[in-house]
Amino acid sequence: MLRTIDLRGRALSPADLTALVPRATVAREEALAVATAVVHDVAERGETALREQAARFDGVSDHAIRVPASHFDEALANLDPAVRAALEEAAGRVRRGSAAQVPAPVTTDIAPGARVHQRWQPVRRVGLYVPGGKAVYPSSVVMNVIPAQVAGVQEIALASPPQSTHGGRVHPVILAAARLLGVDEVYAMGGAGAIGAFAYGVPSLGLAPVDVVTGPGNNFVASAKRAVAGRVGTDSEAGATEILIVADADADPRLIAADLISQAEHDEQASAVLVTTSTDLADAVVREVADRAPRTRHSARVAEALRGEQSAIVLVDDRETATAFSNAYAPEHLELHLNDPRPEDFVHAGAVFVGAHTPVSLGDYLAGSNHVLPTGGQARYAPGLSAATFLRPQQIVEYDREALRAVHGAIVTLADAEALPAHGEAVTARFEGDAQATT
Ligand code: HSO
Ligand code: ZN
Repeated sequence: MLRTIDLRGRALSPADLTALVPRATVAREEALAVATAVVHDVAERGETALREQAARFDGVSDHAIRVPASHFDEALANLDPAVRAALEEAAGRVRRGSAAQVPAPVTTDIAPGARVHQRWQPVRRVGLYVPGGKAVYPSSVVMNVIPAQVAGVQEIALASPPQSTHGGRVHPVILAAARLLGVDEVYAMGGAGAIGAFAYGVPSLGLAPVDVVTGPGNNFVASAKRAVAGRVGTDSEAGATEILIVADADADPRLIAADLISQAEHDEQASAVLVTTSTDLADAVVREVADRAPRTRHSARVAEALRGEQSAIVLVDDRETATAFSNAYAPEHLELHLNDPRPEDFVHAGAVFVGAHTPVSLGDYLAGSNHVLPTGGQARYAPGLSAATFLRPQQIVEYDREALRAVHGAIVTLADAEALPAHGEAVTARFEGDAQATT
């Protein structure tokens, strides 16, 4: 079910390489138009719009949109203790990983008496989105909430779709995960409408606008984040999952097949790509996938994802071409099953997983890294979710009189060159009547 593309003996540019394995064709323009309309509807009609959208997309109405305390209590009381322990372990690891993402403040002495201090300021209030369509993701609660807490965000609000199978409540495991992490401002709202509600606020719900919206989601959620960008900060777009594996002849085809299938299980639009120099390995992976894929729970979804043109086995001549392919593709997740992995060569990937004992599933839950990562080639320029997503570098500048005097002349020269003499005069004003004033 995985097609093979043989690139051996062909010299191709990065653009040629990525054209061979295109991302799943999602109707981007259409989704953006729909999401923008939904966002504006929430901005204008608030709760009424959210309720109409819930009836249409989630099949619920008359539900409590702002989650009351009793729902958290019930959810936590019913949480399987093993799930609770696993979530706590995940949270602890992500907290340790996230703490390393907070840069230390730095003071630079530019010249005598001239200082520029840089500090990292947390945003005040954030809205975190946790999907709840094809699957529910309590792990995404951890991946969103912990970095925000580590960054020092004061107010954390969370949204997840109301579930018709749970009486219109947010999924209980998501509620329990939020409560475990100390988040009690949760809204049962989903999709583009939830993003609009965070960006514009919903007064009747007591939902105040946020400064940053983050979280993974489908095409409509990603489009809604584009629609509100500029009004609020957003993180990178984390859409349909992607796994790219670079492997050599010694890699274990059983593990490669299992890992390709693991990410294909998320979505029919998920991408699973193997790049290898070994035809024997490629053949063995095809056999393993054919054996395992029909036996997994979401076999129909997996089959569709692997059959799609977004998934493939790519045969290349050498490691250099494999690296070039991976860097051109810029996958969300990259696994290296190589004798000499040299991860430093693979510069464009949301996250890199090195060696046979570091599967993407580990990163999805318990590695201590974050699983909200850029998809669709955005890893070329965009980061995954981290504490830095919630931090802004801010410069604090302080010069004393002599330090300013030292650059007075240069400021006046540049101000004049820009025909903005009042800029220079503002500096000169500080030295007027001063015998040693430089002009
Ligand atoms: N692989 C997904 C994250 C996830 N997997 C959550 C399982 N649960 C996107 O990185
Ligand atoms: Zn996953």
